[in-house]
Amino acid sequence: MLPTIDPTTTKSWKKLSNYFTSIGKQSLNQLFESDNNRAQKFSLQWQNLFVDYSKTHIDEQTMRLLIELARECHLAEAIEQMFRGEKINQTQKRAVLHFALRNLGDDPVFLDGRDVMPEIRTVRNQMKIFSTQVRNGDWKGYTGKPIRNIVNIGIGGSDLGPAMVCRGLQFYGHERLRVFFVSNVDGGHIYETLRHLNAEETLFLIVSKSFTTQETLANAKTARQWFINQGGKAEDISKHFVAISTNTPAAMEFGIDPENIFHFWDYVGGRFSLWSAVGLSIALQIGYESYEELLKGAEAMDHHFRETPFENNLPILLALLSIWYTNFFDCATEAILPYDQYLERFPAYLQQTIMESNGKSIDRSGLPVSYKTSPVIWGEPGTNGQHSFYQLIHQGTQMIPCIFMAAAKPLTPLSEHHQLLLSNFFAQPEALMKGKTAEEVRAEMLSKGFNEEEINKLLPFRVFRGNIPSISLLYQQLTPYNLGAITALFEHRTFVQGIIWNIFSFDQWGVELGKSLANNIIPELAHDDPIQTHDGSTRQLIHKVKQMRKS
Ligand code: G6Q
Repeated sequence: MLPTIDPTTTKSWKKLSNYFTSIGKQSLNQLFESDNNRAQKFSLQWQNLFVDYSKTHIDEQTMRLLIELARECHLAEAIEQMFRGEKINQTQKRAVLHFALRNLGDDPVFLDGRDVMPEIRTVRNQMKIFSTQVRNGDWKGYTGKPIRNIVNIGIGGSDLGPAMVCRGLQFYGHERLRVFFVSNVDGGHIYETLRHLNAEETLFLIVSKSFTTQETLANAKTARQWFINQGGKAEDISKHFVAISTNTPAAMEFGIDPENIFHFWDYVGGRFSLWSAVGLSIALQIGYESYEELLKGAEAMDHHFRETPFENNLPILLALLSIWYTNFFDCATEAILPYDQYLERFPAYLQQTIMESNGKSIDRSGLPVSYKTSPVIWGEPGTNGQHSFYQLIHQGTQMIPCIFMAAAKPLTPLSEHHQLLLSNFFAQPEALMKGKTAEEVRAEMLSKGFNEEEINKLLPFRVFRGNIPSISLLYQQLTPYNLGAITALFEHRTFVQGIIWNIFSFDQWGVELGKSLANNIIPELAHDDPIQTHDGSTRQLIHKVKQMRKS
């Protein structure tokens, strides 16, 4: 059982609150002025990753107290409970073993006294054989042609992780294969995806842990019908449809050949499942060996997380900094800003990992929490974001801690582009921290020939208060290994925050609610009779749709 401790009752929380009133008032510029060694002190190199967190409002004492907080909340014990296979997802009575999926060594991982590694290795092998056959063209469609198009049908955890990685690693993709992701129940998604594809060269991956999710089943049925309409026969379905699920009977009932079902298990949460057969699209796109590199990077991060003292432990440090800003500076959001177009889907992926895990307000003893939990996570790649929402980060009314990410070496040969990209990656965090004073603005305007009257009028708008914190995460290059490590880093960061906030990070009752709500309305849309259910507004909207459809 995870310990239940209200973090605000700990000694360290109180000390942090007191300390906040002194350090919280110091600007980042002042912190740098008072310590020449600050950048070196508050940065960390681990393998190919370098994290600089010196542009945050901390000093040695803050870090000591935050680490004390983690200790008082029994973080070390909680980490061991997860890695020992205890059922830390208590509200669903499940263990949390996504780390076992990337355990490539010989060590066993026990669940109720049983080693789960043999079943994991069996499915890995099945993925290896299948992805190799598809990639080398031995797996043929019903007219004897090799597969060209792979369509992953799944939503939430069965979409965001593999979609983020496939987009991220497209540089390493097979030249014949194109991977598409269909998630939304809105027919526009599957319609627009399929209309340029031909059935004889298309492989569908139906990904659903439960195999009961409305959106996925609707899209899967539409895909099957499209396949038949295009000339495929029922007996050809096994060449074009595979399933990834924990629910083998439901996948079989849908018509998937049992040979084409890739199994995974309840001990893998949906949003942590890209390391299981849910990542089949990744193995197909980049090849099984490279897919294992992704797992290796994550496995290395697992070891780092489990074995490194808190003071040098990347997921723990990043989690504590996020708590510092959320709970002491009262920041409501965090921006994730990859200066890497390949990581276009990384912010969306992290939104789910973080907000679905830690967007909770009931603590582990079932009582409402009295403090903030997960901030809102959002973001877009730089430099695009600079031309849109950065305005608010620079001059809006809220303090928004940012995480900047970039590769030291580009994947493409377009090195000039990379120089431009990196110059922005350096310039933005610096500008956010330093700001621009009225004196600086005045001098700049004078040098540009503005007169006194114009300067006095325009000056306030051109001042930047600065003092906006950021963390910079550099990786050597966007390789499968490095992406695996970065992704696992954020998974563990999320876990640490959940432990300190005393909430259950691995359930998702809000998502479950969404799954049942719409079902009640489906029958009401099928007829024209007036309905009496729902509130007045919902009733009105349903009637309006029926009317609008008629005209
Ligand atoms: C993830 C969530 C949720 C889930 C989807 C799809 O942690 O539980 O996003 O992944 O609702 O569920 P299925 O995989 O069961 O279709």
